[in-house]
Amino acid sequence: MTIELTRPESATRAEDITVTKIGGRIGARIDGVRLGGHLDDEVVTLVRAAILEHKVVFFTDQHLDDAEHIGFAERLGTLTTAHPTVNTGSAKVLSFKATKGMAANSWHTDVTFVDRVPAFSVLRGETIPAYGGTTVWANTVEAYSHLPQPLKALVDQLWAVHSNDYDYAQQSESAEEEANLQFSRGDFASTVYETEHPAVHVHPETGERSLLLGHFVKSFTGLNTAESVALFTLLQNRITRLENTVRWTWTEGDVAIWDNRATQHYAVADFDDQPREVRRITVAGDVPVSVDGRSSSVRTGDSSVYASLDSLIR
Ligand SMILES: O=C(O)CCC(=O)C(=O)O
Ligand SMILES: [Fe+2]
Repeated sequence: MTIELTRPESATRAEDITVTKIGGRIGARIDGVRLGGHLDDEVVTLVRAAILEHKVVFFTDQHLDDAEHIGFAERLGTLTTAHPTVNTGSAKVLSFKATKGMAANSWHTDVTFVDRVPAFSVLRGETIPAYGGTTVWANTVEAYSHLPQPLKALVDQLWAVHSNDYDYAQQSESAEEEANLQFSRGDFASTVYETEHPAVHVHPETGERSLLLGHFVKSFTGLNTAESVALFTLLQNRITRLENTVRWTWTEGDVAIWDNRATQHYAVADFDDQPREVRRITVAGDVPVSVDGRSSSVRTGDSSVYASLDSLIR
């Protein structure tokens, strides 16, 4: 009897999967697999290794429902609740539904205002506009490794306070843009969280150094506001330079999975009033650790319900 006959017809074998780089510094496309909770350990291991290597990976033609989406995400680790503050109607799934053309159009790493920064985000394209509405990811490990030595020395020592009550006005183009946001500022910051993270953390799985910044940064410890803004701009410009990014044009049914400890992302709000919905499931992560071995610390807010301590057991 051949091995094929002992497997269910839909089974995927690791040797049938191809991983194809789509950018020099970030991004790969994975073909030959149908995602779900049923996959062999060998296949899950391959997908996880590809995420860690390429930072964001893309799968087409998946058309997952919430249960299948959750089933696969659980193979990568313990899930968080959908979000620490906003509720889009599901315990584990966060829906980003465009209201009047808005999207998460500022550079961020997901949920960095809590201590246990998510490890992976698994996002599926549910309703995709005919044009626009792409998403861009940037590699924060490459951004760090390309810094000149004096800047590495500076950021290795730098700490930042991240908060969900950050300065939204600084990010938005107009008052109208702010008024059209899916989550009101009041809802998003209904419970305020503040956590001090190292600007450079050591990735718990790869050992790589990665910049941990993005739009939840409120200030750098020990610097005044003007200095914080200047330094933040300098570092964000390094992270988001185009060579360091990959852009995905969605088709309905696609899935993107990113290593949230090694990336930032930006949803491009250029799809006018067309409907757009993407749905995210988040895999819990560890408390970041600095290059000199110190862990992030909570300043405000208890996020233990969002990502329980058990979630640290992989
Ligand atoms: O709308 C998107 O493409 C991405 C939204 C986002 O920031 C996220 O899923 O974390
Ligand atoms: Fe995000």
